Amino acid sequence: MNAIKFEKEMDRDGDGIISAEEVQVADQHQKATIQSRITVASFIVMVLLACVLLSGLIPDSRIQALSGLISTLFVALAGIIGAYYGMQAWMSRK
Ligand SMILES: [Ca+2]
Repeated sequence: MNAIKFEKEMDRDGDGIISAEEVQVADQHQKATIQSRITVASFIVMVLLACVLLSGLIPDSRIQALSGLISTLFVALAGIIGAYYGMQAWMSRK
């Protein structure tokens, strides 16, 4: 059922034939969707992590013990977001 729906979405001009171009367009669309979802998920994780750290639910000693891990995670997530927007800007100039 899901595969049939996906094939209908791939057939952009509705002629019943999925051409190589239509497959390519569908792949690019799927790739862009996944990249934007990863970027949004990274931002949500950053905000939620900051909220949890500020909420006082986790004892200070544990936050201090994990401070290296937390700061590395923040830099990595910010890197994902920065790379996404950098790639968007680069791709639009190409
Ligand atoms: Ca077609």
